[in-house]
Formats: sequence, structure tokens, C-alpha cells
Amino acid sequence: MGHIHTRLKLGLIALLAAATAMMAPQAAIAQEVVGADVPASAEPQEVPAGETEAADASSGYVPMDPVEGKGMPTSAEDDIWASMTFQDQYTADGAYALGMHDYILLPVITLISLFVLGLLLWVILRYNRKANPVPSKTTHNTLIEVVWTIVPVIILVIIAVPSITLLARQYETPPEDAITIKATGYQWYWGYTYPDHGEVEIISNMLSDADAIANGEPAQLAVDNRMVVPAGVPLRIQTTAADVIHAFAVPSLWFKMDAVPGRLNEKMLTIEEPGLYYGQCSELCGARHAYMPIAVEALPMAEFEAWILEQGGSLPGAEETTDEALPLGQETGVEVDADSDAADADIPAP
Ligand SMILES: [Cu+2]
Repeated sequence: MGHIHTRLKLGLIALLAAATAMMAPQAAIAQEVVGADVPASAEPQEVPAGETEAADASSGYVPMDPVEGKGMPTSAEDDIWASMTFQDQYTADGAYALGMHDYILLPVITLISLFVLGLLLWVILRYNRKANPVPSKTTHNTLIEVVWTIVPVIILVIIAVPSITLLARQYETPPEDAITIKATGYQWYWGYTYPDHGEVEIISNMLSDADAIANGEPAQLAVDNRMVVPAGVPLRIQTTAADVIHAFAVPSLWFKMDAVPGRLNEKMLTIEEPGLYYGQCSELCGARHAYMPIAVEALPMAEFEAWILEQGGSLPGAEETTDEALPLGQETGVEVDADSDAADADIPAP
């Protein structure tokens, strides 16, 4: 009977370990899905002129329409299975992680759970007092003990290989020519700056439910000014915060990084295709934590550059041409010197 207790205990430990393994990646990108369902009647977008921001009317950039189910959570009414698993992934790391979840973790967890359930039922039916009035006095079985030690080790190694690979991939440093975008968390909105593009700064606030639905966007995920980025090239996303700790998280891009005041965190992001990807602040940051969503709009490079110019930014490498047009002393290098001179002048001579 003793070894059965041990076996049950081991079975439970295996089940717990499996449950933990299942929870971990989900917790990593878990997010509240609050009123995210777009009304089924949402027409394929024909946003009336003037419905979108005033700045867009005169210019080339028109905010991209969301694609149902892409870069956003799915409601249970629309698709019960899609609502229970991860969002479709649009980065290589995300695809890898999703594959690991679908083809390794989930099958392993399911098999272990069924196996342990079978053992429990067997013990309950076969070894209860009525069915088995005289219990066996067996205390050891070397073969079984070796098996129940070795098999879990093999299972853990099978899980560890892709798991550590994924961890390493997520730490990959962005290449030198990656485009830097800095996301700053504020109570309770996001700011996006583009240091490679003339310090363009975008302040991004959540739209009201009515405005979001009028735009054909999911309520409480839509924002007034999106974080526009180029698709298909490596981005160096830096996160920081101005007040308390926030976290910049976009589930469909497999991206989550804390935004900590006084620190600059950095992680590479390469979005595979143009699209609109929604996320949320994922670190409890105060009263309106749930109302500081993230909307990342990935555009082809040419459209991204046009958007940057529209925002008053500049293109890296285009400085030679813009310098000529600027009055002397206005080019970046000299400007910095002038600032520091001015700062020096304020300090009284010793
Ligand atoms: Cu926050």
C-alpha cells in the first residue's frame, strides 16, 4: 500500500507541475478581455471623413482598420476555442512559443492528467476496502520506482529544450541598425518617442467606448494616436515610465516588458506583417490601469516613413539634405553644443 501512496503523491506532483507549466506562459501574456467584442454588425470599414483625427484629413496617413480576430482577443461567443487559447502570433518568437504550447505543452499536460486520472480511478475501484479487504504488504518495487523517476526526467528534458531556446531567443539583442522606439508609461496613458526620427513624440490615450465602436475598433483597446511602426524590420523597443511601474504588452506580438521609472529596458521586436495589434498595460499601476491600452500599427516601410514626416519627424540618413535647408547652427550636432554652452553659461564661474 505504501508504494501506492508514493505513486499517488508523485502523480499529484506531476499534475501540479504540468498545471504550473500550463499556467506560466499564459500568465505571461494574460490580459483582461474587457468588452472587447466588436458588434457582429460592424460594417467593413468605411470611416466617414471627419470621423478620424483631424490631422488625417489633409494627409496620406489614414488609420488602419482592424481585422476581426487579428491582433485582438476573440470573444467566447464568436469562437469558443479561439477565445481560450493564445492570439494568433505575428512574430517569429510568438510563432515558436505558440508551437511549443500547442504541440508540446498541451499534449504533455493532457496525457499526464489523463494518466493520473486513470491511476486515481483504478485505485478507487480496485483497492477500496470492499473490493480488496486484505491489502498487500508490498513496500517496494524497484522497476516501478526507477520508471517513475526516469520518465518524469525525460518529460522535463523534452520541455526544457524548447523552453530554454525560447528564453534565449527573447533575449536576442537588436542589430545596430534597428529602429528605436521608446514607449513611456504614464498614469494612465502611453507616450511613444522616435529618437531616430527627429524625436517625434506621440501621446496615446484610450478612446471612449462610443468612439471606438464608431471607428469599428474594439472598445477599451482603441486609442486616439497609435504607435506606428514599420513591419518586417527589427525594432529596438525601449520601455520606461514616468511615475510608477507599467508594462508594455502586446499578446499577438509575443511582447511584454516592464516599464520602470528611471530605467530603460530594451527588447527586439520584428513584426512579420502589416497590421493593427492591440495590447494593454500589464502591471497594476493605479486606478486607471485597465484604461491605458496599446495599439501598434505596423505599416510597410515607405508608409511608415511618410507617417513620420507627417508627424514633423525626419528620416535617418536624410540629414545631409535637411541640413542645407536649415539656418546655420540648427543642425543636430551644433544644436547640442549650443545647448551645453547655454547650460555652462548659467553656471557662475568658480
Ligand atoms: Cu500602467
